[in-house]
Amino acid sequence: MTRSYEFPEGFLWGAATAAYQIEGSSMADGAGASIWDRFAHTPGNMKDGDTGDVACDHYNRWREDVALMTRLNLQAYRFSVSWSRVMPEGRGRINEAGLDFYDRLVDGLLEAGIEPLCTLYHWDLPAALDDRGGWLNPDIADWFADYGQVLFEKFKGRIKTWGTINEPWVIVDGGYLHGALAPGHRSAFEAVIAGHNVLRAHGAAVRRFREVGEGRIGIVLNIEPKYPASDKPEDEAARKRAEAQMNRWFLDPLMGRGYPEELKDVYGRAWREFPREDFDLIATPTDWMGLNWYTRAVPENDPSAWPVRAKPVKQVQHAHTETGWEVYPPALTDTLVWLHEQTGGLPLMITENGSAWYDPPHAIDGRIHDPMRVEYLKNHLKAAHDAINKGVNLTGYMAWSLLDNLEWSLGFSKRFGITHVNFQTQERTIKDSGLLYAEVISTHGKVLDTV
Ligand code: GBH
Repeated sequence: MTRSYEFPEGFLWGAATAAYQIEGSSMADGAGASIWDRFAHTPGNMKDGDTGDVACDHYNRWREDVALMTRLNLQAYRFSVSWSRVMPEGRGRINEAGLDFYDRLVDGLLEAGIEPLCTLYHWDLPAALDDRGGWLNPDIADWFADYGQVLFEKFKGRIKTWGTINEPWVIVDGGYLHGALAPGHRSAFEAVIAGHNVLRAHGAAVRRFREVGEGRIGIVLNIEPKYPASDKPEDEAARKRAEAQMNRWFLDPLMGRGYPEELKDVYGRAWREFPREDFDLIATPTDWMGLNWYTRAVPENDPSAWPVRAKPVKQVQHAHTETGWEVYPPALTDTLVWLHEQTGGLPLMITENGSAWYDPPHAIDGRIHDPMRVEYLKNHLKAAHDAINKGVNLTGYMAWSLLDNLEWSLGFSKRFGITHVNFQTQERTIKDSGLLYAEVISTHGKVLDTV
């Protein structure tokens, strides 16, 4: 019997981006610098010295990009707002010219019949706030809620679905623990505090949204499930530490369960206890949750791996993408089922899923063939559909990414787009994966029965 991959009525299909990765012109029209402007302009931080100064020039080409979305049949577009465009000092004064950019974009999307999904924070903290300690300063919860309010009020009735923070774990692990991302700190003490303040800021923004906003709000988490490397007790303990440090660090307190016990073991002296009332703030109920999903990991015990004391075992029997991440679609189904249970059936959306591969450098006869990304896309969509069959309340899928873009400190060397970008000419070419995706959307997934 052939399997039907038709998705439920109302399932939302879209693609995602983030401000610093695509916009360029980050200092235009009165904007303030973000920590990514600073980080990218510090020698040694970025592969090949790349920066987001121009990126996809989306700041100037947004109209063309909305037309591209129409060609891809997108029903939704997930983007993030650059905080320091809107508030150059991060607090206080509003830069109307910066806000106008998003005003034009949102109107352009609505005219094209594309639903805007807005992420408040995708890693580009105003540099002026970093000067005040950034995520280490407890006042950031109020700064973030105030910033959120500006957007909630400005876009009331136009943006209905909001995400507070993109991937708390990456912000903290990359920015404060290992230093590979802005602001590039390396400290377990700082990571513990920054993580807590990210969660408090989320809670404060949700509360503010209930006062002044309209629509649905939630957070976006990266979850990467941890599978057993062996049945040795030390490997199982390592797996649990990795699971706690990456997945449950943020999920558990959001769900009102406080921090996982294992974090005390992971962070040792750097761990600390926080006031009870913080946990009420953090666990303020939300309307939905976003899942960014790329891969799984199979961790084994490794006392030398700081601070988690676990290292992933490479699964050589499976393909790996250009970023070295294992391709293992069944783990997406497992994650969705797990998250459905963990959140008590909260509406979930896949807010990112995608893969980096070496693509042909130029279009030939107007086409970019990306067979590996086509394979990844279709198998992960099928895995998502499997989760729906298992009762998961999955409401949409946003492909990462609409465009090839600045892959943070890896620069332009890794391409995740369903659309190719020639960074010399800024020409966009829909890849084969994008063409398949357009057909998935127009057939509600039914084309997956045949590919
Ligand atoms: C997302 O984060 C970001 O939201 C987005 O901006 C970014 O462009 C996109 O993904 C692609 O990177 O090395 O095997 O241990 C990605 C979250 C967390 C996914 C770390 C991969 C490492 C796997 N990532 N994880 S491994």
